[in-house]
Amino acid sequence: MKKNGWIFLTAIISSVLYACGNEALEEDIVTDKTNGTETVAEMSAEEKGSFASGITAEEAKEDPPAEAENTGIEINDVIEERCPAAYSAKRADVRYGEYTHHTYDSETCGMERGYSILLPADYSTDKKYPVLYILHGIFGNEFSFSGDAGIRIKEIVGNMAAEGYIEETIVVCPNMYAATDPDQQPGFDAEACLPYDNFIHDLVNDLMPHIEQEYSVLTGRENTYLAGFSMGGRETIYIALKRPDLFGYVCAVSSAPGVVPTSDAFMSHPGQMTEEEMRFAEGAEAPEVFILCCGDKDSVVGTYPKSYHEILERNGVEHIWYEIGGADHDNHVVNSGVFNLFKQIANNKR
Ligand code: FER
Repeated sequence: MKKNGWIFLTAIISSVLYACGNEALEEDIVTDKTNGTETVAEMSAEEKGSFASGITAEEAKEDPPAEAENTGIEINDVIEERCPAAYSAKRADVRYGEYTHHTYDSETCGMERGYSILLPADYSTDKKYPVLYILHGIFGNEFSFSGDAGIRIKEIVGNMAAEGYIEETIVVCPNMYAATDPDQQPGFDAEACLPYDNFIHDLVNDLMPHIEQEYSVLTGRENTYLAGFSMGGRETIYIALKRPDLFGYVCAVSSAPGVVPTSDAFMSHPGQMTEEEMRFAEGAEAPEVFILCCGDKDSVVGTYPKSYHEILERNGVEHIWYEIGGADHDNHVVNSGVFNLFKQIANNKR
């Protein structure tokens, strides 16, 4: 197991032990040989970031060589397992937006909450822009994607818009931990995960109205996209199934367990719905594009994403499923999901 995998396991074990307050559990769980005493609270920001936005793939942090310029892609419905370097690279001839941080009043949570937003470089209130809401993984917050050099959302959106494949798009990175108690912390037990499941209310009732009021955005499902990684992928599936009226283009990357009841090595999940319920309500209009993907070497969520695909298939829910060969629970899968979501959007809106 890679270092990140060990750290992840340690975090889980520590939080389980902490939550249970039961030392007897210790002997039933394999502990990290290198640092068995590290707790979630002691984990560095970088370590937590591995769960929040993916294990940092060192090569993803590097800008591909300058000659990795666009040679043009064909816009069609074909999935590309990896985001082409020409789209994840910063190009000299493209102006990119910058992330800024702001707050909104959340009635759902009873507090002021933060979000990061990426506005196009030449953002103007004379235009209106579609919006992508993108949800981080466990232990994450609104800085998880914006603060990770291996995450190439800014470059992918900027490059694809510069090529004219997609409209310039606003990207919103919320804090998905919608706790009502400011002292509550994420962890690996059912109660600590409840605030993630509460995010749907914060998003729909507080954050989206705020974004629509504060920024020059196009509204409606055609112009509102949803994506998420891991814990954010799980909530993306849940929100997409519950509110297909709001999100027309959806991508759930490396989705964590817990949409349906299950127990994995880390915790027991009561489930947000039954397998039978994993479908759109009768008569609801399904998203134009609903993608599920995962690395085929994922050391954290394993084959849970594939099992979601299989349930959706059994339930007759139209979606795209693909695996990223050789990829772990890492930055590559996030970049791949974002690239393919926008490629599908480009193809659909052509
Ligand atoms: C779990 C396994 C993985 C789980 C969450 C995750 C809440 C999330 C991982 C991530 O967001 O990176 O059992 O339960």
